[in-house]
Amino acid sequence: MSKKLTEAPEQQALEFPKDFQWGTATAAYQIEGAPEADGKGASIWDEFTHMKGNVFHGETGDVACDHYNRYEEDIKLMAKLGMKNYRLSISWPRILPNGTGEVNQKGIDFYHRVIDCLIDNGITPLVTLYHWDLPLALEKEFGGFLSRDIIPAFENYAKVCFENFGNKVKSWITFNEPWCVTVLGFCNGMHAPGRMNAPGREPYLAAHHLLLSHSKAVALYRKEYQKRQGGVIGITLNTEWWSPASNDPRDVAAAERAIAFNLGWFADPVFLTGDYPKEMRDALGDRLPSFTAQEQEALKGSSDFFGLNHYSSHIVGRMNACVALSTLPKELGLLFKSSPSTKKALKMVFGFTGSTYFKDIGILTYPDPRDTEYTEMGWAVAPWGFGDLLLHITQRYAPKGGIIVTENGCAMPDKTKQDAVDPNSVSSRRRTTFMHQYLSSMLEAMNKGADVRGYFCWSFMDNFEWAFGYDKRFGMVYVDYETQERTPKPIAKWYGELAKTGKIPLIESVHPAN
Ligand code: PNW
Repeated sequence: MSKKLTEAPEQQALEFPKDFQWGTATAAYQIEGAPEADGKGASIWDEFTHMKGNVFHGETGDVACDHYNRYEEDIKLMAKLGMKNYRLSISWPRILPNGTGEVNQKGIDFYHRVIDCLIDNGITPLVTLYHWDLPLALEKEFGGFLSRDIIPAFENYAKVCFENFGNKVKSWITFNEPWCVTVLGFCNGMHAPGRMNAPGREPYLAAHHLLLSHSKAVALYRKEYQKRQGGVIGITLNTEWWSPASNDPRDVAAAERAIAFNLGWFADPVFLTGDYPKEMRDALGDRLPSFTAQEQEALKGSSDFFGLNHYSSHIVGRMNACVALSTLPKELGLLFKSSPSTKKALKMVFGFTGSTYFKDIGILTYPDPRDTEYTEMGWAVAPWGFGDLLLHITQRYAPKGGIIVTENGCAMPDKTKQDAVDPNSVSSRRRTTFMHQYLSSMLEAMNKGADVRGYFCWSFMDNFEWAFGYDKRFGMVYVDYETQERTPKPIAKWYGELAKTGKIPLIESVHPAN
């Protein structure tokens, strides 16, 4: 890094570097549908969504955006909108219906068609191997991420992917959001496999095996494929940002604990020390598994770039007597008002007397006086936190391939197609304002030295938003789920302009004053 992070640069760049990667992102289960087509095996999400009480309105990804059949139309639209990069994920059970064992050629063929279509349309693919749809067979056989058996299974799946697609795919992500996989899957049960059995133990165990799976797959890629195929491989971590409520050392420590338990949990092993943060070891003792010296060596530096998913920020402080409330981010209450999974989450948190991941952090989150807006997810619009986080990652981890923002975006109230596509609707305006503010914060941080090399907006099109079903719309393209018609929202034009010029367009460019 040439610049010092804290010093103001002599001249503020108003545009992004020429080679900056702009793109959009999706994930297999959220868009593909066709859960049984051409020999696909079931995933834990196929089972989870079909169990009562797990998803808002009982919705499932059975049809989703029908992308399995409409990928060509979608990719052509992407190209037309000026998108040059696209982050997609591969469904593990499409390729290995039982998780291991026989390869399903028809599944391989499908991803070849998608990847070829992208390349033919001038779009570079960035491929995530694991975006949450674990083959159900592995969950049943050995408990998925709770067992060390996941490590060779994931390594084998990764090998099949490198072998088949590595001549075309030059950027790989092993895992999307280990935090969501482990905390939502094994602490509050909001995501598949929906476990709340030992919320103060299982999340740490699942995370441990996930990290080891990641490091094995990366070692394999580096040893057998990287030179010959000429690509890069990394991991994507999600984290919000936490700013202390005051200068009181107890509040500062609370913010540090929040960052350690959310970001450091995965980032320290992969990008810094090969081991978990001290804050976690101090709080958890034996409940936090240990790496051998050899495992630490393999983990350290096991990502060629820092994939970051970021949506929101908080003000935090030390825990007071009212312990229970602090175990849930305040937004969650708003957020889940009527969804079955909220009730589940609340019950787990308030009714459980043992240890849980959330209790382990021991912090209180406060409303931020600067927050004037919340998205449809109930997440605070807090662009200041994005910049601070990008600077923190650059300073603490100095990832050699820089940071690639692999997700950022917002769900806005597109109640009707009219709301979504009308440039003057509240929803449209708020979405453009969100993007304008977050990208301005990113550019400002880059001017202070944050090493950001790419940005992928979540999401290319509206899709199945996990426990929220189709209720939340993050897309740049509106999807009418009755007809499967796609219609670009005003943000698509705004973002296409940014991708073309490298300059943040004025909000008015797509929202004329009246
Ligand atoms: C990410 N949280 O999920 C996922 O990678 C996407 O598949 C998803 O659609 C997108 O963000 C929007 O939600 C998250 O509770 C889920 O902090 C939950 C959280 C963060 C990210």
